[in-house]
Amino acid sequence: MNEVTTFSATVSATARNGILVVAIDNPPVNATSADVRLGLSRALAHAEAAIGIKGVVITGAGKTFIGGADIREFGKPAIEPTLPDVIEKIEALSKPVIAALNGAALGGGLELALACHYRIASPATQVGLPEVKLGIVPGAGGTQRLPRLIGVPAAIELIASGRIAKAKEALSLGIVDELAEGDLIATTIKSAQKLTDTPPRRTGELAVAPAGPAEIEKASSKILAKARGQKAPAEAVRLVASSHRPLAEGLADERATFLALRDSREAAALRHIFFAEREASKVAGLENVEPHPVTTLGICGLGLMGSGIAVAALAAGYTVIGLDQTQQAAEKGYERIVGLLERNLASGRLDQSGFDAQKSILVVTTTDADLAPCDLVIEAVFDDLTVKIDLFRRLDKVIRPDTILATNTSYLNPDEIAAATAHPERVLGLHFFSPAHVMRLLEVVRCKETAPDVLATGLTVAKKLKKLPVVTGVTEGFIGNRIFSAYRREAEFLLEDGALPHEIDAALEDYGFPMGLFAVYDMAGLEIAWARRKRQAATRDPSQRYVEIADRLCEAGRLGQKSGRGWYAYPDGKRTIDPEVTAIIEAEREKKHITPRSFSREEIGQRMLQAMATEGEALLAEGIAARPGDIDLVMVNGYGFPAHKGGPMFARS
Ligand code: T1G
Repeated sequence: MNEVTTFSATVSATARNGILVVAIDNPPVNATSADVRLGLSRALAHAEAAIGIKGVVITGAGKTFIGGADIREFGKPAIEPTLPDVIEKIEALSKPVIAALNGAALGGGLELALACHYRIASPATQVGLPEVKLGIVPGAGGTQRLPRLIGVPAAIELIASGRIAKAKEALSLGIVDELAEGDLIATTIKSAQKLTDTPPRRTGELAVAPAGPAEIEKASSKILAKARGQKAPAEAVRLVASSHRPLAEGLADERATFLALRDSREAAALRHIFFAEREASKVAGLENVEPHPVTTLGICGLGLMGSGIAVAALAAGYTVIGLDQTQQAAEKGYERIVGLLERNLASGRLDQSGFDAQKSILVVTTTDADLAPCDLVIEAVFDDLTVKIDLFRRLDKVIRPDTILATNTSYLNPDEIAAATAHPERVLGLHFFSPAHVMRLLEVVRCKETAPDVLATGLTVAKKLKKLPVVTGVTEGFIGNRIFSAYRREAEFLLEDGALPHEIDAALEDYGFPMGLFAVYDMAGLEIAWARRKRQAATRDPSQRYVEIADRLCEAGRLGQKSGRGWYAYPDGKRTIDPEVTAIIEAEREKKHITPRSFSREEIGQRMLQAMATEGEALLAEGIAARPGDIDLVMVNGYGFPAHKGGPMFARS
């Protein structure tokens, strides 16, 4: 058995046939913490000095090579050696250093691998420099070494987008030199031994072919357009595009840019979102609760939402039994689901075997009893209380007592639905966002009676569906729609007080929303909200300010883009300010004797943000939302709130 040398709490090594195999073991993702950097530094010094050592292999323990620099260290005083120090030692070593990528090599992890003299990857490896998703640029050589290996255009595309590349693409791009189908370490040791007779190939010494403006534009324009309002992607493009400079100059510029961005509000906001996503599924009291095993999902209602849920479920490997009311509806649902699978096949998201496998685990029926094998049934039928209660009562007769019933309702009270079933404790809400096979956000509604194991199962299924689960209590509209209603109300108050729809929309787009509220409203259609307002009219609190402008628009048949007119006019489909709407707004102001005033974009933005945050505070006080980060996740992932602003609760803090 080879003797293990310990260099730090997280870094140890064994010498095997003259090769020092250094392993980083820093759960959960082998982040390059101070202890990791210290251990690597010591291991490199040892390898340099040891006569019997001819080469070095660096690898990670577990399923990750290195998940990146330790984000939790950001904002704390730097501890020597820094990651660039360690990376410089790797590249300068007189003996070959080979990276054995046993899993994800991201951020600083890939930067460390790029400084190695050779890179071998297991098939499961993923590589990427996702720093821009944290509002920063790579800070340990990524913008300078990656283009030296794969060229400026390809490096710009990967770094400015922050996307992840799988092993095969990494090989074809030239990021890794070899894929190891069998034993990664044994293969790497063999390669290391072959490399001991040749001078190390130092990435930093490779030349970079400067890319012309047209190439840079082609590689970056779409990405920068999408990253509107964010600084990091543009800085990443600048650094990669100028990587033909001497390495030391480029590294200095990169490090200074990284440090400046790391301490920015934008980066703090994106780190907040990163950690909030991981906190959201940690629900107090569920730590030791076992979720139910779930393999078969029933989906009732195979319309737009139900078929989207079915596609997400099939992609996660669940067997799906779809139920609809009539043979025709069931067949239409089946065709809609298969059509979406075919789109995935055509786009390359699915290969033929994947398509066939997913299609083979899908059945549809009109017979309730066919849902008997289901472990969990999700209803996505017409959003009417009687319809849903009737369905759950029918299902009570055919499913097992432990089968979970989930309602996808957006606005109805799931407690009322649960109360009508035989086992309310096994009912919860799973509020998907449309299109359900695309949108990550999933509000997991904890009803009054929902049992802990049922909630734990809902969270586990949500994660398996690759959703971002956020637990909410029962309130009208749960977290997202309650906040949406609050800032829609604020926007309508602003209309009465003197602003116009396009001014409010411009303020929201200025802030970073992809679309203004009234433009979104017109796209979604005004009639559903109108119907809800009419239902609520009898019980509306007369002391509460109520704006009738939207009612006037609906009464005039202005139901949104589909009807050709809404908050805007749509001559030849183009959204246009409509003087008729302005006149309707002015008439409503006169009725209430309001003297209109103008509002700056900044003021509009602040009032809208304040309305969201105030409603968020109420949700926390009522125990509907467990933490501010949950609210931020819902607004960023379901309502277009710009992630680089961190969500309404972060932005107001
Ligand atoms: N630093 C600190 N903690 C991290 C971390 C990191 N880089 N990555 C993950 N964690 C924590 C996470 O908060 C969670 O904690 C646990 O690990 C499991 O994470 C110089 C400066 C690697 C693909 O952006 O993409 O390098 O909740 O649930 O699903 O240029 O984590 O258990 O307490 O996500 O298996 C760049 C971020 C950093 C990659 C694993 N790297 N991480 O996914 O686990 S900046 C990234 C991920 C940088 C350099 C710059 C994923 C993963 P807890 P998880 P997973």
